[in-house]
Amino acid sequence: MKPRTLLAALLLLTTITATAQTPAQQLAIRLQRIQQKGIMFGHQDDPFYGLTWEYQKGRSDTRDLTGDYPAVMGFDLGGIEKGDSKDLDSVPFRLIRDEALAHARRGGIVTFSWHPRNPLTGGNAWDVKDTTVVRSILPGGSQNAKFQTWMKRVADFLVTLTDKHGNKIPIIFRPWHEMNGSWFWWGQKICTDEEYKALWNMLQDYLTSRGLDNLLYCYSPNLDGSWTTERYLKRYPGDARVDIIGEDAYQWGTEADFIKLTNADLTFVREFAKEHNKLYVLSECGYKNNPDSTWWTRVLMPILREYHVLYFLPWRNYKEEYFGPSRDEHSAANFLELYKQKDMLFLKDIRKVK
Ligand code: BMA
Repeated sequence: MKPRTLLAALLLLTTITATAQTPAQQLAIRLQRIQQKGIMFGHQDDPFYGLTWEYQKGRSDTRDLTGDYPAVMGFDLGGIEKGDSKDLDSVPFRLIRDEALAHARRGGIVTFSWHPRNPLTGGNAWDVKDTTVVRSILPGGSQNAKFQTWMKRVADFLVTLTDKHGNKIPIIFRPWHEMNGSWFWWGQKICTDEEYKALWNMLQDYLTSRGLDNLLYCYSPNLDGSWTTERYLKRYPGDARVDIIGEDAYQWGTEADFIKLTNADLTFVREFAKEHNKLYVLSECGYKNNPDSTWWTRVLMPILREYHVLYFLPWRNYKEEYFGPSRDEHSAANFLELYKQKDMLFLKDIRKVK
């Protein structure tokens, strides 16, 4: 082949492969590249409110402190199922949409969780009194029709997340998290393993049927401390249904406990992820109202580096309950130290990585 013909053929091939890829596949490739560079910082509800402010366009506790936005922003869909105009933490869905799109536009990564209400009792996601709830929404159950509507509302929202060319923005979607605990209605003691997997599949199959090929699915149990493969696999929906392994790990108790449990889990997750060819993340983390002004670099950073998670995402900065950085609290200087490390990635470090 003449060099020019070869070039043309190569170009054609690249175009075909590029167009054949779904937005989810493109994101997966991008994440692999970012992982070579370091560890991304993410934050829940970052652009909506912080320790001392709320709803000021463009503002972010992360940016106020570091001059840069988080690489990953997390948002929640809780409430969308009922047609609410605001999520469970009072953020208008209209704003969630705007900010998710703005973050994607500036080259950031977007992740969504969902804390839906309890479809059987009408209570919130933490209403765990009735252990028939998951069964009731599966096919044949008394609440199945209602839950079909709930899933439809989730999909109706997600399909509106398109860029100016009408392309769906890629999203890391993290439903039914912390299923190994029993505080959510899809939790360990509230439904059987089979019911849990049927729930996962029902939602995933529905979203797929709505053309949502822009979702990477993250399966994220809570800090456990004693995983075995056998136990982990009990609720794991399967390699074909999971793209990213998550781990929700907060320091609720002592530092020693947090380090011990997190090391145990991430040792397991690193191995599991390797065997199953998945990326893995600290999908939620933090130390509530951070009593320790050196926590970021002294306790968390060594763990992040040891396991090289793809990202870590402290939960929201709400007045009464904050988990992320802020210039208005005492660990600000320490977080800045973390920010300055070359391997800690914020928006500017990843926006050009395609
Ligand atoms: C929890 C708390 C709640 C919040 C929920 C969903 O960890 O922060 O206040 O409603 O997450 O964001």
